[in-house]
Amino acid sequence: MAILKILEFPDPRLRTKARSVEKVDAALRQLIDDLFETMYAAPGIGLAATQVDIHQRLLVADVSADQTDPQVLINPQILAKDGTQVTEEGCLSVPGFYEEVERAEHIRVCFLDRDGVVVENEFSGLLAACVQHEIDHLDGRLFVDYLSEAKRQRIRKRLLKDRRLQAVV
Ligand code: GNR
Ligand code: NI
Repeated sequence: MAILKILEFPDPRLRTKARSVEKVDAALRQLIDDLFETMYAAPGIGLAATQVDIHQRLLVADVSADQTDPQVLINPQILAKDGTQVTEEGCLSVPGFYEEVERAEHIRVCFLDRDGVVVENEFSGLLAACVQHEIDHLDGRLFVDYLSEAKRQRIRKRLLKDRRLQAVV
């Protein structure tokens, strides 16, 4: 098990489009365990492989209060979306910023589970928002892309400034 380093906006590697997972094997299951450990430690409710600079279509999520509902989605594909919700979103790759984002309320998703078995499942509410947020990461998209250019620039400048100071002290 290992806690992996999370890339932060505006790191260009977050814009990479991830490639499909070809084989669900022991090495991939090790990566899944590391993604969970990294997500729970952060703490966050979701994590896409893209955020740890691994560009494979794989995400983990757990929106429970007590780490009892781990979800693994490999090669996820949204089959249908229904309704809308507005959620205050944050992102481990955009630390310290929270903004409202509109997404589908219900999604039907096809994916492989950690045994490589094809699963079709429906997600609603926060888990649906989270899975859409994570699939965006796999496509190189961030929640800040849904904000105004002015807001995005303000966040970008703030994070770059914070990191420069971090390098000095
Ligand atoms: O921890 C997280 N919280 C969150 C809240 C609302 C919608 C999406 C998320 S995902 C985020 C963790 C993260 O950055 N995943 O990519
Ligand atoms: Ni995120």
